[in-house]
Amino acid sequence: MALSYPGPHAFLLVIEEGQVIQDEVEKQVKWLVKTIDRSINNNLTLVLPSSHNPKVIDMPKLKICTANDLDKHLADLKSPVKYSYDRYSEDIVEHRSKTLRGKRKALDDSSRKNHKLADRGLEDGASRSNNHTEIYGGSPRNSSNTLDIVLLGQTGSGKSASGNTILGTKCFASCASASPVTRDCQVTESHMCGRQVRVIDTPDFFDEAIDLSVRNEQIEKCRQLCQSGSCVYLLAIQVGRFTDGERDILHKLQNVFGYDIIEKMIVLFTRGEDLKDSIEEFLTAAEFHLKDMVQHCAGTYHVFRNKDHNEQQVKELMEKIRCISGP
Ligand SMILES: Nc1nc2c(ncn2[C@@H]2O[C@H](COP(=O)(O)OP(=O)(O)O)[C@@H](O)[C@H]2O)c(=O)[nH]1
Ligand SMILES: [Mg+2]
Repeated sequence: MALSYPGPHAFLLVIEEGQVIQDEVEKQVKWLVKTIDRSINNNLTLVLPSSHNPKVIDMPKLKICTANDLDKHLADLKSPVKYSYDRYSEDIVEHRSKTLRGKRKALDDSSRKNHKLADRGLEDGASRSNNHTEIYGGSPRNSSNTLDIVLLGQTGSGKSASGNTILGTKCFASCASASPVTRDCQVTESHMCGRQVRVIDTPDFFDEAIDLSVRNEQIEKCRQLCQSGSCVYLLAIQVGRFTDGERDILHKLQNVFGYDIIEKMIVLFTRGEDLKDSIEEFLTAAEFHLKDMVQHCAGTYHVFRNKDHNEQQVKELMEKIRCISGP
């Protein structure tokens, strides 16, 4: 759409020989309108093979011609699609977000229907086992029911502290420091909410204080750790500290782990105790890039107070995780 500005004047949906079937054509038109915008309706033309009579397709609101009379038809097109280009990127993000919310809802519905497992586990808080296996360096997964929770974010955003909150014990080194404390991907496994969970703490993959070759090695290690099964990514951001480097962190992560990473991503706000108002009010007043980031993750976020040993926050996070990862 942007490339054809101030057009496009015409959308031509060309139907192949043998494909001139009412249902099929209707499906394609619907898909186009849903994908692009309703405003294309007035400028959409069905182009049928020359051998067909345009009347074989019954869609009175649509212009229909054959390949033979296309020239004549195009000469009549004067006004471009009335599309608001100011809203272009907003529309794309909103559309993507809606699709993702729909996908997540479908996943959640099916997981609720098929498994009561999480409910069982959640009855008694986060329901963690006391046996944590620390697998520094990580080993390949050994159970298809294992859930990988990967902590991502800038140095100091609270990844390691959040990992400890999830596990209910201090497994990862976490402290205030000018230089990165975590330099290696680290894994700790535990049994939570009826399933095996591996919490993967990572260094800041984009922190220039860490050698590029080390960062690339760690990225590769992280990729290998979450190759199959259920994997959820928590993008840690400190409430009240949204840095320039964080503005495009989602983009960078998508470049490294693939575009679809956002489908399994939750924005995790740490230092929740610093919120003066509710998180919703905070987000309403937040700068565009932060709002955009949350929007990209289909509006899925969570708040942690890592100094608070309150299991309810973990329980609620696990519920959100279940919604996007399935049981
Ligand atoms: N008060 C408070 N401090 C936090 C919270 N989360 C993290 N921190 C502190 O922030 C600092 C950096 O956290 P850390 O987990 O090491 O960050 P990482 O580099 O992303 O792993 C540490 O001093 C943590 O104790 C939180 O929710 N509340
Ligand atoms: Mg850390």
